Amino acid sequence: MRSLLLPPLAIAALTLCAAAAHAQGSCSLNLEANDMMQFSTQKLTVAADCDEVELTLKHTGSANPAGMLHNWVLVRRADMSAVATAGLKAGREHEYRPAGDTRVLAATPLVGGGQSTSIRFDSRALNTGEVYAFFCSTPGHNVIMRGQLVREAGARVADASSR
Ligand SMILES: [Cu+2]
Repeated sequence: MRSLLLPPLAIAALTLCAAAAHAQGSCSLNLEANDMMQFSTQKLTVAADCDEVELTLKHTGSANPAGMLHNWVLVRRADMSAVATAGLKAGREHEYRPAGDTRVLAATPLVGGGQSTSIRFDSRALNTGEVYAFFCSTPGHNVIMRGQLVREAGARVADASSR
């Protein structure tokens, strides 16, 4: 008898998931980083109809100038480990990013606890359906601080709830 109740529930759950996934695709991405060396999400989705993305990285850790620094660097997945290594060589004075490296598709400056930063980048350059990698290039952080960014395929359906 219980199994008869599952299909409608499963459909409702799927509908909710689809709505949530749809709402996630946005031209405005917000991400937090903390003193535990964690990003608040491992998955970012850019809506199909975005020409430009505004990404805000907020470091929610304690305000401590000598504390942990974080940034957000977007690359193709295949480039991640090489760019991370090049970032280590570039050092703190170059924000742990290889200067002028075209493998870096977008990146924020480093932020310390309590700080936040916003960048804009052209998302039309990203292939729909390709899974890109983002990470924090502070030494040692990308082991944990990494995730995926995808640009949605197809046109976004008009949504009365969209801001
Ligand atoms: Cu970090």
